[in-house]
Amino acid sequence: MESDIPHSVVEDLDRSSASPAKLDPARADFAEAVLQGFARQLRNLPCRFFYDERGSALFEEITQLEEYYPTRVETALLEAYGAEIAERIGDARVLVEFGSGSSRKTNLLLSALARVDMYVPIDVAGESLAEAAEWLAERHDGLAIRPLVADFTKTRTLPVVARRPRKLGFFSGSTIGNLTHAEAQAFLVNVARLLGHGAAFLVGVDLKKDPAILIPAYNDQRGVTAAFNLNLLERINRELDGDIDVGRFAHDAIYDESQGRIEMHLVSLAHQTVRVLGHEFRFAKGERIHTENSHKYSAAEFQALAKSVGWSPANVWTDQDRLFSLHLLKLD
Ligand code: SAH
Ligand code: AVI
Repeated sequence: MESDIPHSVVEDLDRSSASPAKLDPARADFAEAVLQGFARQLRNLPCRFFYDERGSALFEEITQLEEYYPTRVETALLEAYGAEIAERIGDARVLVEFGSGSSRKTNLLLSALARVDMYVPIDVAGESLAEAAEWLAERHDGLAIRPLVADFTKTRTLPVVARRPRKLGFFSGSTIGNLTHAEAQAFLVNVARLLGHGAAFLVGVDLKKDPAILIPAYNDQRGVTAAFNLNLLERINRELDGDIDVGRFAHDAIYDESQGRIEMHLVSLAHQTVRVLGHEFRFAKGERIHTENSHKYSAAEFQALAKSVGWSPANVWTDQDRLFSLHLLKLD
């Protein structure tokens, strides 16, 4: 739905009490998303803003939770099938990773791919990107690392030194599930342009399954996922001069069977008014902010999606319990 803000947010920002004319581009991007997202009838915030320093640390905590199987299972798939995956990929030299996070899975992949000599991790989370690059450099002698702090949906060019043939893309964690089907198609088209002819693309995709397994993965007993979701509001307070009483919002995760996706929301626990950069927003009790989609696919559904935009499915690896899948796609 389009924003119903009457005039340009940038104009509004310039007039607001917090001197946002001084906002750096990253904060201005966040400000625009929040002011537009809060002005919609069905409020939303893009999930890429989860990953400030605190959010990235909370995500790493999520990956250790018993209920959150995706990291554990995808890692096990890379450990079990690393050699076979490498053989199927063939002669890759440049590895480009989208939403690389801690690069722990990349370490496993690189160990199986002897000839990769350049790694380009792309992530919006600058701090964790730098930390991960350092961690990986210590483990892979002679690997050139060229991190890009960027939105992977908007990355149109790679560093000049990475513009060589035989590129491999890697998109782990089922982060592709955080995009709608249309966004995922547009993303796959962009990746094809970035990687070029002869490219391979390894994509981790969470599989459709019983909601009794899915729901606890997004609503864990210890409340780490709740803290991850609520951190978006804390980030607004920290970076956008917000006065949100975070205790008056609650985390919610639901499975929408018809769309095959988990949705995360923040629910207002009271009638309340919050301020962000001098703007007031009224919330009714029970009103929701939609913060994340996490789409689940059958192996066949994901292959059909990839094929619809020109990628050829080459292989898929899954665990015995059919929890998670690793897809290898190729471009002619
Ligand atoms: N691939 C890692 C991390 C997954 S968490 C794993 O499997 O464990 C998702 C990662 O993608 C985070 O590091 C987050 O900062 C990054 N991210 C999310 N949306 C992004 C976007 N639009 N552009 C770039 N990075 C993004
Ligand atoms: C990064 N992404 C694939 C995670 C997911 O499962 O959708 C983010 C996450 N959200 C809640 N828990 C983890």
